[in-house]
Amino acid sequence: MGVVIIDGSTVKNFVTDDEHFNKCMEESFASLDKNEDGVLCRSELRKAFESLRLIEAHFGVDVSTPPEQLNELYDSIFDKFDLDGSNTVDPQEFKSEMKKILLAIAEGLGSCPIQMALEDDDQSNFLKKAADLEAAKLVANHPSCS
Ligand SMILES: [Ca+2]
Repeated sequence: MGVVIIDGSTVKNFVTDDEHFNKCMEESFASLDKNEDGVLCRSELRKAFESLRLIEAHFGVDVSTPPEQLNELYDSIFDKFDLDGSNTVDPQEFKSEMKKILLAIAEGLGSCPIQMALEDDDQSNFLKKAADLEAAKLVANHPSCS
């Protein structure tokens, strides 16, 4: 378990770095696609959201949210992702919707940093990657701080 500190610009820098972002999204997608059929079903996408607490917070999910309401919420999120109504989410849909959600989260965070606890081995957690990217850039810009 590690703790990262992120704010709006951390998330924004991550999303707007196209090459890096696309690569991270592809990796996340691959690790979420448990049955390796190349698309995400409802339960696969839901797992992604359950592991990303910041996104849960963005959609107003917390421990007190009743299960029925959670189901509805995850259904509505899935429908947002599933642009062509195929009942699956393909890599392109995943990428473009994640981008929108993350940019909205970045707006919401603004310049107020928040702390997030993350599982170290959670490879699908791109918020950790966002924080890693920023850390790497800070070190690159300020070699003496490393
Ligand atoms: Ca799948």
